Amino acid sequence: MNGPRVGILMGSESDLPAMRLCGEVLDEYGIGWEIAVMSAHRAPDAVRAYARQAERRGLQVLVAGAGAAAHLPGVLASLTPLPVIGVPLAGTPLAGFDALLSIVQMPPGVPVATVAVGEMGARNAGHLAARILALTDAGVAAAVQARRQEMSGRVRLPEGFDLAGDGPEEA
Ligand code: RP5
Repeated sequence: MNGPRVGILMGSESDLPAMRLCGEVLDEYGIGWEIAVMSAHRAPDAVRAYARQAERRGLQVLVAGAGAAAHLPGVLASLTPLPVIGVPLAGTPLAGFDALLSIVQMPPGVPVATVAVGEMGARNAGHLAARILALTDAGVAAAVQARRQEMSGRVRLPEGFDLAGDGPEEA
């Protein structure tokens, strides 16, 4: 199947500036994705229809960003067996703390993998989705490994410092 494998959802168009970063990360891994805007509160019928069709449509991971009383990720997780990653977004006077608690405090049996608030979380949602897909996709696994190696090379060492020179553990 060549369609999108990750569905990126959000409660409002106002969430797009943060959530598009998730798509940018997925692009780096060569993973296809689609975007949908639908609020669990304002458009519950659309959320229900999307969640119930997601697996059949070939989606493998859902990423849902929402702010305020952020119920979108949890509602999706209640309606689909697919893994759901929740991104708490800031946008109220509580600066995302409201969304963080709303998304992370799911009851046992209906998990939402909750990432950091805002843009950092949106990016990590893309990385986490890639790691999930890497379990069954060698191409994505290679891309994840390449990314990890690239990150581990981002160090600045003192002149003459030997990274391999730490030797055996002292007794
Ligand atoms: C939430 O309410 C959305 O996810 C958004 O973060 C927040 C505010 O939505 P708008 O009033 O900007 O549409 O449902």
